[in-house]
Amino acid sequence: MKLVSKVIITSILVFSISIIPISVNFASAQAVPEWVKNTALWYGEGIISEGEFLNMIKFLIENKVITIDSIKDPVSQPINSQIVIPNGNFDVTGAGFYSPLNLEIPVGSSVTWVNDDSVPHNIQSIDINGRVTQMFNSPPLNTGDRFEYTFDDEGVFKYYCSFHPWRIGLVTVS
Ligand SMILES: [Cu+2]
Repeated sequence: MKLVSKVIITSILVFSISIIPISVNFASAQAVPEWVKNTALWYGEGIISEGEFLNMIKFLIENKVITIDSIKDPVSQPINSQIVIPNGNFDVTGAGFYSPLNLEIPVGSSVTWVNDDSVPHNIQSIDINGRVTQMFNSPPLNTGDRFEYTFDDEGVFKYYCSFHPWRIGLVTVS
């Protein structure tokens, strides 16, 4: 009996490591026929082949003792994300772009800007014409300061630093 449960556990494990999510229908556990138990036992003892053992697994799936869940598209969960204002961001001739320059996040995610530069910056939401909007507006952020905003709507949102208006970044929410 011990060996039977060992083999059944093994077969469950074999299926668990495949990418198909499975669940074992324990309500049907009494419906496991005697020959299935024997097949598992004999496979464990090396009496029957792997092919025969797999036929038995096939039987368990076809008779819904083991059920295979359909694969669903994963729903994007909100995340906590970060945009770094890198060292040298103030320099108009430098490459100190916001990192990432276009942050892509699911709806409901929060974004934290972190000032890693040596001078203060701020974060101001702007419209397509580059005018400041009231959506999100940080105070001046000194080195090491953070500013957080949560994006509850889909869209592509632009921002800039009013001290260094050549620095423009995007947050894409979908
Ligand atoms: Cu700035």
